[in-house]
Parts: sequence; structure tokens; C-alpha cells
Amino acid sequence: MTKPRSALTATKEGPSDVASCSMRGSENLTSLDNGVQQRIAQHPCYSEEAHHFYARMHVAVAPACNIQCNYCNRKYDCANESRPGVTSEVLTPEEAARKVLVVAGKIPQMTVLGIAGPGDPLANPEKTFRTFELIAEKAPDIKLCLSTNGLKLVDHIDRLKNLNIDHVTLTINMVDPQIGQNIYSWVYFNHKRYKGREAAHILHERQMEALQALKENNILCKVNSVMIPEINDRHLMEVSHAVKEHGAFLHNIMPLLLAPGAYYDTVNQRGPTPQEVKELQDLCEGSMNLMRHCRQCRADAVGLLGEDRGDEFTKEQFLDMPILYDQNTRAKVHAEISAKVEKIRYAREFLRGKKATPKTQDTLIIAVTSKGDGLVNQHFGHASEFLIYRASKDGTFSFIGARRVGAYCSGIETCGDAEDSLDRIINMISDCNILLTSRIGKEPHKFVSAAGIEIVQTYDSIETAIRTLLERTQGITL
Ligand code: CLF
Ligand code: SF4
Repeated sequence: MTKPRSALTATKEGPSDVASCSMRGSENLTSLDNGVQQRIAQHPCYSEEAHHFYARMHVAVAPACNIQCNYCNRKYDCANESRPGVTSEVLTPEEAARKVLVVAGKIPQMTVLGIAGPGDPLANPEKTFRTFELIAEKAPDIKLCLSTNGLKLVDHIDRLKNLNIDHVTLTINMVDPQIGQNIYSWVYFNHKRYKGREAAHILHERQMEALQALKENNILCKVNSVMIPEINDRHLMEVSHAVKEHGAFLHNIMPLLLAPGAYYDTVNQRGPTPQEVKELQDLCEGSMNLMRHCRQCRADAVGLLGEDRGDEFTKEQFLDMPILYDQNTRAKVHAEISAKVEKIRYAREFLRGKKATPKTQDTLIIAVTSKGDGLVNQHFGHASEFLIYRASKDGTFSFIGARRVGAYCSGIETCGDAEDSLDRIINMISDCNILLTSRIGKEPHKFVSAAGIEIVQTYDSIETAIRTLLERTQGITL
């Protein structure tokens, strides 16, 4: 491995359990042209705003892979677009298509079907494209989405275009093979296995060609990068710049989460802390749209980002469930959501137009518990993640990330007793000034307050709750 290159603060903590990411949402969205805004309006990963309302699902149809990342154990799902250490139930294309129709009927706000593993979708082209073809034919209102390491993308660009696939994710961890040789063990290309710098060089060249092909075909490209401390952390700023130059639309910097038994696990490679991830995202921001609401979901994830309803649709269950897919019902639900989003956007623009009168220099970091729909509607004890917002002295605020934790109350008997997990949670939000939550029990209230975090209990839209806070704590008139 290379010597430490990073100037980012290094700690000895284990792999972070943070799930980072969100485009500095609505602010960046307003600077996009209308055509792009429409293309991403219902995609929960490409639009931070959409992720509160629209769901995605993945189908696990692609088990093989053509490269070996040092953070991956092939017993588990592809760690480039999935939570490491998780195994998904592999389906045939026909089973996958049935599952999509069942879910689309039950969860009409599901707008995007992604194929993200459990290996690399384009190392399994026949299964991947057969699945896409079946869904395009039976459920044309569902957007198709693909996540790949990029090695084989150029070979399939015409098929992607013909299927009207508008969103592709490439995982690019380096633009310098010298660094890449410490991230990849081998690359299988043109019937030959390459190792070391040569392998990283081939992958890099193919990824750059893939970016170019996506740009030429007007397909929106998001780039995922896994942040590996002392290996590629500082280098990711160069990656961010390079992928933007080559036409990528959005950059998602994800913390390294180790799959048990992966090479990095055997050499005790650590993952970054939430604070390190945030610091790097802040450094990259400005020149590139950053995704900060990624949840590193499973290759068979179902539901809103941040919730996982996969257990409701196991193979045993969905094969027996009726298909209630109906385009008209779905269109109605989408129109209702769209009207709600429009209302929120209008209110935001109206408030932005009003002059803020700052009376303090402070910036507030706010942790929010939410079950979705853009509301502060979750009990502290049930939160398995916190949405983190930064509010500035000029009255503006932005979403800066989602941090995953185990829920404090995993059951009535244990609620309030789980001191260890409470410690971990407080550690996770220790840089926050305020906790916005719908409710919190007496015991955790005591500990969170003792950590210097002010608690505000409310049931309101996140936007309104933060504005109210700003008015009260910052003395800002909005
Ligand atoms: Fe899936 Fe990925 Fe498409 Fe989204 S996920 S293939 S772009 S539909 Fe989204 Fe999940 Fe993060 Fe991926 S939150 S891991 S970025
Ligand atoms: Fe694992 Fe995905 Fe890397 Fe393949 S591309 S080795 S499946 S993390």
C-alpha cells in the first residue's frame, strides 16, 4: 500500500457507519436547466428533493464480476453501490420483472428500477438487459437505472441508449493508476487477467471512455467514489474535478465500509469517520454537484432511501402476490406528489426572497429524525439515521448528509437501557448544536442534553422547523 497521502484528520476509529450524500439539493437544482430538472425530478438518488417522496428498487440479477476491489468480498453484494457484508437473493430476469410489477402496484411512488449487482451488471449483460427489456415492455413508466464499474460500458452503450436508460452510475475511485494499484487486485479484460498498475491503467482508460460515451449519448452520469483513508482520500478531489471535466453530473463520495473477509479487512484498513467524509465533501463542493443523501443500499433494496422494505418482497412472498400495477393509479399518485413538491418549492422561493437580518455569526449544525415525506416525524428512539443540515447566519440552510446508526430503541423492553448504543448515537451527532425530533424519552434527553446538544421536539416539515429555529436562535427575521 502507498504511504499516507492524506492531510485529512486521521483517527483510529473503525469503519464509519455513516451513509453520506446529497446534492446540495434545491440550491443546485435551481441552477440546472429545466430539461435536466425534469429528468431527475422523480429520481430519488439524482435529486435530494425527490428522495423524500419517491422510492427506488433494485433487483439482484447480476452475480458475476470482472474486477476485484480490495474492499469487496465476493460472497456479498457489490460494495460500489451496496451496503457491504449483505447478501441479496439472486433472481432470474423473469422473476425480477414480476417482482418489479408487484412492488410498483404496492408502492406507486416507486419510480426507479436500478440494477446494481450483486456483482457488476455489465459482467452479466444478458441477464441485465433481459431484465431491463422485460420491464421497459411491461412497465414503461418506470425509469431504468444502472450502476457499473465501467469496464464494459462502452461495449453496451447502444443497448443502453436503445432502452432509453437515462441514468448510469460509474464507480471511479482513482484517475491515477499508481493509486489504483492499491485499490484493485485484478481486472479481467479481453480474456486475460491483469494485476497491479497495468490492471488499474486498463480500468482507468475504460472508465474515461465510458464517461465520454455517456456524455456523447446524453445519458446522465453519476460517479460514485469510495473514500479510503490514506489511499485515495485527498486524491478524490482530483477525481471529482476530472469526472466533471468528462461530463459527469453528480459526485457521490461514499465512506469505505468493509466487507468482512475483504483484503482491506485482513490488513486492518480503516474507514473514514463521518466528520472526515463531510470535510472531503465540503472540499469537493463548489466545482461539482455533490450527492449527500446516499444510503449505500442493498442490491435488492426496496422503498424510500433510508427505509428498506425488502423483507416484504422476498421471493417466497412476491411469487404469490397479485400484480396490481396500474399506470393510471401511479400517474395520479405522482401528480399528487409533484403538486406537493411544487408547493414546498414555492414557499421556499418566497421565503428566500425575503431579506434575512443576521444578528449572529454562528452556523448551526442540526440533526433531524425523519421517517420521510420531508417531515420531522420520527421518535428519537426509533431513528436508525439522522439527517444533518447546516444553517447559516444569512438564513440559508442546506442538507449535508445522512448518518446511519442502530436505532436506540430496538424493542419496548430494551428502550432506554441501551447505553452503548446511546453513546454511539451521541458520538455520531456530537458536532451538532441542535436535535430536531418528534419525541425523545427522559433518559436519552438527559444524555443528549449533557452532550451540549439542544433538543427541540416538534412535528412539522423539516424546512419550517429549521426556519423557526433560525428565527429563534439566530435572531434572524425571515
Ligand atoms: Fe439504485 Fe444507484 Fe440507480 Fe439509485 S441507488 S442504481 S442511482 S436507483 Fe442511490 Fe442507493 Fe446511494 Fe446508489 S442511495 S447506493 S446512489
Ligand atoms: Fe465487488 Fe463491485 Fe468491486 Fe466487483 S465492482 S469487486 S462486485 S465491489
